Amino acid sequence: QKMLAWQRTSFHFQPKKNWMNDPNGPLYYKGWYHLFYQYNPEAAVWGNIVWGHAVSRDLIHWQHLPVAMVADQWYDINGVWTGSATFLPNGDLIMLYTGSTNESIQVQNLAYPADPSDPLLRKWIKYEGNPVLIPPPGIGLKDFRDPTTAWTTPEGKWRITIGSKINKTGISLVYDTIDFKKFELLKGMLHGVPGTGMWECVDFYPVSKIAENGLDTSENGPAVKHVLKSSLDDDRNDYYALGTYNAGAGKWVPDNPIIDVGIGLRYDYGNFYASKSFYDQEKKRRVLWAWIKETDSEAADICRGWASLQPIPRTIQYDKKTGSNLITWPVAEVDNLRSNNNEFNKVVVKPGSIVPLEVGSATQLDIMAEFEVDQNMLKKVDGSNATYDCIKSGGSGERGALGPFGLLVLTDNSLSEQTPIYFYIAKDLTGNFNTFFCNDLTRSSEASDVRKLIYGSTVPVLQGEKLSLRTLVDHSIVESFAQNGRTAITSRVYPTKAIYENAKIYLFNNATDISVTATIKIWQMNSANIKSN
Ligand code: DQQ
Repeated sequence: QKMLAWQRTSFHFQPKKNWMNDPNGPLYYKGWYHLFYQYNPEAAVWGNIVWGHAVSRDLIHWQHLPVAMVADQWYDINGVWTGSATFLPNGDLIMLYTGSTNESIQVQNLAYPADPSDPLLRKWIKYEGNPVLIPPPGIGLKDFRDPTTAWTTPEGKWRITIGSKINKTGISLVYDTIDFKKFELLKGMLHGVPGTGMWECVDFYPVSKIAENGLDTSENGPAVKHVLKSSLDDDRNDYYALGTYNAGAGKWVPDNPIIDVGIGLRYDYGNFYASKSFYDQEKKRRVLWAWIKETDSEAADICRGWASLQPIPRTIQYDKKTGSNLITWPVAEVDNLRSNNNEFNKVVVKPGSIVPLEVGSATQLDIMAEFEVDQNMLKKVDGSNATYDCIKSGGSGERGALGPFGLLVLTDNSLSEQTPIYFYIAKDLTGNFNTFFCNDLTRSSEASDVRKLIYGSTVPVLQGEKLSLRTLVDHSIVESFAQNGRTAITSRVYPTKAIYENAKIYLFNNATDISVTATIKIWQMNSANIKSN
């Protein structure tokens, strides 16, 4: 019981109790950030889905509000499923969402605020002509869900996309509308990728190739690239690709078909699904939410009385330096929770050693670390491990010439429970380096009902760059970012011993041939203020 209580987070968004999944219709309105989410008001398991609702001034401190939309119509009686918000030019707001009908058919519905003068948007009206879209011919009745935010077309209409599949090809259908009541299906589709299966929670938005700021969903032009994201129902991960949008045809093509949607890049290589972004018109940035599920047993969820988290919302930017990936990074407001800065300068970590970092309790932390590796040593070491792969490797215990090295978080004094987050440098026979960023959960918990995977992927490291990582630790969630957000890994961790004052943090180096020099800043994180309704 004590362990279960410890698992509740202190600065991540989660409902007071019961089940949460996808973020829905995130937006900023009259001074408030709104988060709606898939919610079961009855239990800590999926079912009876309605829209939970909370508001915040800063994306960190939250006020829970009553449920925003319930399942009370024939067209959503089996669930008020995922949807997105769109602002009209006059500032009006509309919501499109999927309803699971009395026959469990997936249809799209329109809703709008009952009182637009209420900044808290507490009451929602469902349009009397719902549903506004039913599955078109050739599309499965249960393969048609999660409408996006709308954007404008060159002819001044609105356009949305909705995920689906045809056989095993994941696709996204495109519809134009003037009033969100009548829709016209475009020929073909926005995009499709064979073998990727059902596309859930498609997201589609522009990113600037030149500026730092985010872009409204309708922005387009030569300085813009378009991101297409799909949540793969079969594989339960969120994949994106950068590409070019042809507004005339209503089609998108990837920059590089080898890393197309569903077969290439992910927002996060850990536990991160059904994400949704929105344009924050107040701070001129694009912000990303997602469903971070539990990875222990359903029995544990029921025992805790709650299940699932949201990440610290992340800003999304195009990576101008590499030109081939996005950068995601916790919103700046989370920095306001930092206190008690501890700095460790140029700590040398020799091959096969660990170094404790004394920071007091290590359960709520923000950690920034840089690792320097002797360039001469890098040159001297023979190439051998070019085929390294975080997931297929032996994890943090498998020693190579140039890795792994990094942090052990949520680790007890005896190291019997430890959560390593690390780099691994691989070198091929021609002398090329490939850097990996991994998170090994195999020893994260002595509990037997926990899934203990190894997560990770490559991370681009450009000439002259130090290796850097940031990790946020909040009880049962660990969010890690390498190279300022080029690669992210979120994991859920359920220690049984490394809890309360027994949770510690260490540096480790399991490389055989190199020492690393680490410079680290660690802040204790205050708890967020999350008020019940
Ligand atoms: N969750 C919703 C669906 C969506 C799925 C139902 C993704 O609309 O496709 O709770 O997690």
